[in-house]
Amino acid sequence: MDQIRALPFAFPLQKDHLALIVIDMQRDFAEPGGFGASLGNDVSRITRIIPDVKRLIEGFRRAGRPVIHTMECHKPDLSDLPDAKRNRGSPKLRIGDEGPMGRILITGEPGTAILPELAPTKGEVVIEKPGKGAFYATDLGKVLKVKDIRQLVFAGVTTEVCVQTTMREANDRGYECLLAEEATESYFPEFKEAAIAMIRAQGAIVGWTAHVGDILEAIG
Ligand code: C5J
Repeated sequence: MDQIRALPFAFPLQKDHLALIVIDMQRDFAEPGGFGASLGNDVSRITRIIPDVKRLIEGFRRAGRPVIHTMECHKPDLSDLPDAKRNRGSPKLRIGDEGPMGRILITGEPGTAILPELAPTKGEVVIEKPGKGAFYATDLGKVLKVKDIRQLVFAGVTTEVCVQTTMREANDRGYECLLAEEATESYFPEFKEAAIAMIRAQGAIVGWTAHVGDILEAIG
């Protein structure tokens, strides 16, 4: 049986049923003037993982396996943005407000776009999601079913918010989930570390974690 070196034990690879999900690698989380920065975060932590996310994406493309991108974003009329989300915290700019890169986390605005280094290629699925989890109010479940995907490798940001939420949603739906450690990041290093520990605790209760190099070696 093919395997990926992983923790808490080897990931039982079914390459023909494997896809990569890249969560929310958007300018709004990675660049000054975006949503992440407006919450007071150091966004340079996010840009540092771009090379590892890129080599993971390129490895999946080379292996002929699907790469699915997600974007956290809302409709321009904010009809999919509950007040409870818009009013949370005290950011300098709230979701929907006009910022230096356009309206924060609104579909089609420059700041909402995926970072150019990681841009989807023609034919790759991009899931626009109004929630933290990528299954909520999206077609992700249908897309995975059509492609006969049963195993998901996760990259993107932030580890403990949208990545972990989506991994938990996927785990409950029966997918085997693997987090690529160097290809995910948090604004809070201790939260990344804790999320990784939580995911693989208790015999992979939410999934596995592995190094990017080991994932790439296994998928060929
Ligand atoms: C957050 C995300 N942190 N993509 N979004 O608000 O994790």
